[in-house]
Amino acid sequence: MQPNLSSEDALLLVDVQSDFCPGGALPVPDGDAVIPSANRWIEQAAAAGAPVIASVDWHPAQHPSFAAQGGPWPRHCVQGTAGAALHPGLRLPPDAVLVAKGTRLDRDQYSAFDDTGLASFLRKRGVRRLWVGGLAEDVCVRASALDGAAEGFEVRLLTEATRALSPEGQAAARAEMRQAGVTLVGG
Ligand code: VGL
Ligand code: ZN
Repeated sequence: MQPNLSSEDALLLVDVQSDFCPGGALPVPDGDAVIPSANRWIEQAAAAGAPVIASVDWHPAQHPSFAAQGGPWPRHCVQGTAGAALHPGLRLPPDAVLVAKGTRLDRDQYSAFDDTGLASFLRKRGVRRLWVGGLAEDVCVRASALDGAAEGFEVRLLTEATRALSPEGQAAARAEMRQAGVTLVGG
């Protein structure tokens, strides 16, 4: 069941990029399974005049999150590469707002709110409630949902529109998000 959204709602789709889907550089198991649900939420949001925000992990070719630079992850989502592109099945409206993150050369930015101006953008648009999906549930979705809640938004995690790197990570992330006041919703 999808509730009626209004202009006080916004949809945030985190890092629905080819590198996080099967066949990509840092694949989330079943990552592309988020697409049908994400597209349904996009239609709902667009119909309600609710902003649709898509974040992209957008790393410079050398980045501290990459193993070659001493970080925890394989090279992924390098700016301008095919793997960094949004998944081709995602149907964003023409007025979708793209947020690039992971661009800093000194540290990673898991959250779409980290140093991007997203919170003040949403406040200026009059948004109170934020519906969050995307990849990966236990990394950047988690960080974005927690930051959204800390910024005072009423955050809803779209469980059909997100997938995690690991089941353990998912369980831990869900516990943390619930603790922070995030509501989990299906559909
Ligand atoms: C992500 C690992 C590294 C994510 C980004 O989008 O969840 N995970 N960079
Ligand atoms: Zn990354």
